[in-house]
Amino acid sequence: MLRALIFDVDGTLADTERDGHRVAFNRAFADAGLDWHWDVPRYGELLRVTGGRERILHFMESAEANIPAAERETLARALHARKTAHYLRIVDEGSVQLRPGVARLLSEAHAGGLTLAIATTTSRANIDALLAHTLPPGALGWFSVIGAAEDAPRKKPDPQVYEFVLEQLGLAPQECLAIEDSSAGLQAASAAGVRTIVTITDYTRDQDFSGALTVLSDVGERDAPARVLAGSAAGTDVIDVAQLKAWHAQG
Ligand code: XBP
Ligand code: MG
Repeated sequence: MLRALIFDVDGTLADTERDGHRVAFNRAFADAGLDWHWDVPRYGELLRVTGGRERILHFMESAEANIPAAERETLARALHARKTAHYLRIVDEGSVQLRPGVARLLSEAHAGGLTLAIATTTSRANIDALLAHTLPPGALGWFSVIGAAEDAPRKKPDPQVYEFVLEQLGLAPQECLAIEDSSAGLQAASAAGVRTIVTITDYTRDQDFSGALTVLSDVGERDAPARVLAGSAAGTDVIDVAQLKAWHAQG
């Protein structure tokens, strides 16, 4: 029986990467006097490395970064802290909105008695800011457990953050459903034994989603129906709790 929905944040609750995180990284680089610039396609490649600090460290290994190995860890930490400050400012300005249907689905699930949780590689501050700016007051309290970067140092596709959330929830993986946007997220949830639906983004649409219960454009709204891209097409345009329960039961 389905008891809990576990949501990823970046790409799933909101399309945060291109106009949120990417811009914040570039501002942090400029602040530090570095001439690095991650354009939209380049950032898409870098997204293969999950976790912002890990992404910076990965970039530092390239010849164009030109940072001595001994200095990389300290600089990556400083740049990432600065990047988080920029990201919080971008969210405060209202530039990052929830994806279509997400606020509706969260509030329906909460009202319907399903437990809600979050499993993400991003930092806790980023989640709190996003939820505070995009959901009704008090909605942070809808989430029984929030698993973030601070709780799980091994980033997706490692299942650590899902294992943390399951343990905190006191639920078996079979009682939960994950909602993810990326192959790394799908792999993390699946490795923890949690069945998963995927809502793609422009950055993730060509990734491998084998093993997902279904792959969707998004969860849909009455005036902007969801499209089923792969897997079970049960014929509903607006994904609601009943539909999620049906997919979960089939899986
Ligand atoms: C999200 C990430 C994060 C964000 C940036 O992955 O990989 O690194 O890009 O956030 P997922 P931080 O959606 O699978 O959780 O800089 O805070 O890491
Ligand atoms: Mg994601």
